[in-house]
Amino acid sequence: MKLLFISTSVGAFGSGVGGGVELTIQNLAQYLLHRGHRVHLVAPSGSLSPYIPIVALPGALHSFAQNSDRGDPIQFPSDSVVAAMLQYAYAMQDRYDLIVNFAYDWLPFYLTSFFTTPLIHFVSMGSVSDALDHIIVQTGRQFPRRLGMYTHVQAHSFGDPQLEVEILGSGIDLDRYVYVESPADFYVWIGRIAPEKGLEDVAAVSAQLGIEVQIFGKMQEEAYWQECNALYPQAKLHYQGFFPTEELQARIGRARALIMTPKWVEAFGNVAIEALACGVPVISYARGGPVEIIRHNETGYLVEPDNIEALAEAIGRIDRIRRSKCRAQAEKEYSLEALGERFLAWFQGIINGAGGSKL
Ligand code: HBI
Repeated sequence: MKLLFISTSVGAFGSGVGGGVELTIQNLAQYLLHRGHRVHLVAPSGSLSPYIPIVALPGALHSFAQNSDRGDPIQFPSDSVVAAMLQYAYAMQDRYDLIVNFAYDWLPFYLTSFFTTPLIHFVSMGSVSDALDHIIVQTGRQFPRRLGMYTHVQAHSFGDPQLEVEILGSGIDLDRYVYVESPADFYVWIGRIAPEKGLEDVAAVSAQLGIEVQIFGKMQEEAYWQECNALYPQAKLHYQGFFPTEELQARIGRARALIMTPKWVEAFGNVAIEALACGVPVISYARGGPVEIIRHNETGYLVEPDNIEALAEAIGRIDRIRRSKCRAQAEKEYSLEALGERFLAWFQGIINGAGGSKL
């Protein structure tokens, strides 16, 4: 297959600003290239990749869609990099079998019907604004099967039960994660230190049970971090910092469990499959992506959201989970190959003619 990927518009590819979706593009392209497919990535200037051929275009980056208010009208810069990327894709479309958009922006969705080479979309977040919800749902209705997402719960967040979406999950390079059989006596929490991640609940349960919780992730909101510790002075939260994969997995592998306390609907939750890959069970609120990742009582526990008592009770039962099952689930469902084959099946279906316009 000859594939053109359109990158996220919030930052140069490889800068990490695009977060989870950069990881998805990186892992997927790595697998497809390895399988002999051609993948080109059109992305903002300054984008870099060790092995994906990149067409880097000048143009203004977009602001984060999740930072606008739900009712805001669509706005984008006059010299938008998204416009530049779509213009390039349109001009070059005959060279490709398929064009896959990874940008969470209005324009690519709107232009779906203008392309002759099928343009399909991997939607990298749940619902964040009415205007984007509208164009995403409209595109999905007119072109069934042309929307791909991480999870069912993410698809449901757009409010249209009839929306036909390819659910693709996620995947990581398991060779980079070392399985640890016997844990030490600490827990881990991984994520941006920000209110939507619910760190105050981890502080509460640490104070209540007297357990040490090592905290990994970008210190996005220092004031929030201070507030969580001030609320629960007895909590034993030890901030470790933000680490690249090699270092992160080496530090979390010996944890007794990963605790996740999301306050928003995570589209997926890559940290959960990173933990499973190390044999670390996951205890999470039954909210968002983790609901479709954790096998309750097998590879971790799903507890009633925002219920500290339930969280504490699950932590008390953590030794019942067999760590080898955690690694086994990661190998079965979240390897690069599993991810790549799910995407290839989606792509092949579109190339074979499914997903044409319903109008
Ligand atoms: N916002 N406007 C816009 N465009 C994107 O491509 C985008 C975004 N917000 C977040 C984001 N992409 C990615 O970081 C997440 O999907 C992971």
